[in-house]
Amino acid sequence: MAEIIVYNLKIPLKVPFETSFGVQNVRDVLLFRYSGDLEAWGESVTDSYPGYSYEDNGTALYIFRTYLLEILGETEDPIEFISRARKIKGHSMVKSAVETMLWDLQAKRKGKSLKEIIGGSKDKIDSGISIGILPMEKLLSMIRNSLDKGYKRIKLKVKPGWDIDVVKRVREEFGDIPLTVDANQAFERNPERVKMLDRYELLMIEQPLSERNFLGHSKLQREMSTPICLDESIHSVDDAERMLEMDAGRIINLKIGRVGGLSESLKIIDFSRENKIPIWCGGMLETGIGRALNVIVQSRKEFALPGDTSPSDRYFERDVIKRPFIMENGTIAVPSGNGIGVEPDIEFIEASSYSRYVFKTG
Ligand code: OSB
Ligand code: MG
Repeated sequence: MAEIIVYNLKIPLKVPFETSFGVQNVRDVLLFRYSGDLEAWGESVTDSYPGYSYEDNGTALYIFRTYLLEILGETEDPIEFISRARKIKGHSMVKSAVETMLWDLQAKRKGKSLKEIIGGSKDKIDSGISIGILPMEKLLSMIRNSLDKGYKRIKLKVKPGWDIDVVKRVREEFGDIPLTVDANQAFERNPERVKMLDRYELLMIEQPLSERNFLGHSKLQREMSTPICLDESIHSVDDAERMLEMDAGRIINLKIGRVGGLSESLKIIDFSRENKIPIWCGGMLETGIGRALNVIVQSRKEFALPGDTSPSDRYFERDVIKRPFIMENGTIAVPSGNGIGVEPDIEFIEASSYSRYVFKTG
């Protein structure tokens, strides 16, 4: 018998994060804590508003208490849990949060790091930064600052009207830097504008069209040489197969929450290696708990491109873990302690929570 404590807390973002689907000033964080013979944690990458996907913190909590808690009472094995949770449609992010907590728990029971369990080989990973839409002067100074700090790749958010001129200006100012853009599906009605970005030698263009529009991405990819990278479209290894078969994209952005957890992520990683599809790890402005999982997955050798994983202080004045993630020479060290290898600052989490729910398993 164990207690599951779910925390809801708001942490201000240092810089507003604006995408084609909205602007965010605060992260509304949802954390899952297993408290029993051992302590284990998982973070749901949902937020308070369903702008990136249909899931939000409210649906996550509802699905957890209504369906997942019962499964958790039957098994604490992450693979068994996620396979039983398949009968519940969708809701990948909350499933992933609970699965993460169980991976952390299981690894700690074995006295192993999660990195070891998933066959990670790298000790540090390359860090990139995803910069939101900002007034031009602020954007340019943030890019300059990021390059000075050593980030290995810059990603800019774009939307119709904030696209070609921005990329042109950034190329004029900074030349041949490793640069990508992310549209978060905003060009569904203006695909011709996406083609106009082809001449700027971007490393990739992320998710220009709507999440279900594999055919549209495939048509667009045929007319462009810049690789399309799919983010929102990829919910499972089947979607990765569809992407490859249709040539709807040539690079995968993996987000563990979006695909329903680490088990499905490992299938996608294997698939991308077998088919020579470049894969990198996206981000959802996670706190140190979700960030730990992102860093750990990137210790796998298949991750050859810098991801959207930046150090804690790029996002928050104070992270929810005792030793926040730091960047040195554009890299972040992979946690090697037991489980996810980070120590949540429970006092800070308790003090910052505006809601707290306690459930019992078993
Ligand atoms: O599309 O990659 C995205 C953040 C929230 C929702 C969607 C996305 C993002 C990011 C930020 O780009 C990545 C990060 O720094 O965590
Ligand atoms: Mg994206």
